[in-house]
Amino acid sequence: MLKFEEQLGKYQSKIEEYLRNNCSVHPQQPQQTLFDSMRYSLLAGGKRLRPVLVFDFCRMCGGNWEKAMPFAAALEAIHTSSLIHDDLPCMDNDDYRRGRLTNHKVYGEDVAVLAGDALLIAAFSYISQSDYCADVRIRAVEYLADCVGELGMVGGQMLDIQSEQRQCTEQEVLDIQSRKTGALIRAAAVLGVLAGNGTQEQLKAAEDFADHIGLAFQIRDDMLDQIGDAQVLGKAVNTDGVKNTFVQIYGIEECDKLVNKHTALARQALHAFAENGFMLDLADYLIHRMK
Ligand code: GRG
Repeated sequence: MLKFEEQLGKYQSKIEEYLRNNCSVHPQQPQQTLFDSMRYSLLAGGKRLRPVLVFDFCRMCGGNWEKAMPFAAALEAIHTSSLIHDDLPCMDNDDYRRGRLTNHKVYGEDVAVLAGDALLIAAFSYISQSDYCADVRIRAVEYLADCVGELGMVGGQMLDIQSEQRQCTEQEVLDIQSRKTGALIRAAAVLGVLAGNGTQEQLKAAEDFADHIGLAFQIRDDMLDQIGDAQVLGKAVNTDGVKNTFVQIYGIEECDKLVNKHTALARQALHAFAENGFMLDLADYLIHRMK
């Protein structure tokens, strides 16, 4: 096994290559502006955390992680679609994302909405057309749809919108996080286990890991909005002013402790996997991330 940074770099470059060569490439079709808009955001970099989770959970279960490429691409396509929609003037109204102008700033709101729609749909097409047996594909589609839909990420965004004008309780903020950010991270880990033909116990452990790492990730995200550097983050900072965030509830110092606590709990869940070195390191790496 390669050193952590090398393995991370390998996962990231493989998904970059796959997305570039396979997603929304239709040279003979007349909707070129739509494809350009989709690829503009999809190929804008980003940490590729969700694909990395798919790959390494698959590998830890003894599967061939490169075969899981369509699952990883699906996760990144949905994540990107949510970022495009999240940045729209009717949502967060942001000008920068991943170090470049947001999608609607370049292509206009009409095209940006369609690019987000098409990326979301494409994700399910990647899974449906992958090389796995029908049972695995259906289970993956079902799990992912639940995590993304009205009770998952979209439902979490709805709760976030509904709570904008009032102070939420701690429990409400936790619930919003677990749907809005956590659910897609959970889907990434679980689809990795499905791709690797893992056991029921491994599936449960992947959910457990993802719930804790997702929470640590969102708390760190809220912290970075306060203490981060816009240049490094590739997006504006101090934008959470009117929102209910973990920093508002706990303050920076307590947030720091919580990130450490939930990372430790996430690492514990990895006992269900024999070759868990990379994932243990990834959890630690995320604690200190600056972007
Ligand atoms: C179109 C599927 C769809 C959803 C619409 C707008 C919306 C509903 C949901 C918003 C979900 C959202 C943007 C949650 C925030 C998640 C989050 C912490 C994003 C940052 O993820 P990183 O740091 O970003 O992994 P990079 O750029 O590195 O990929």
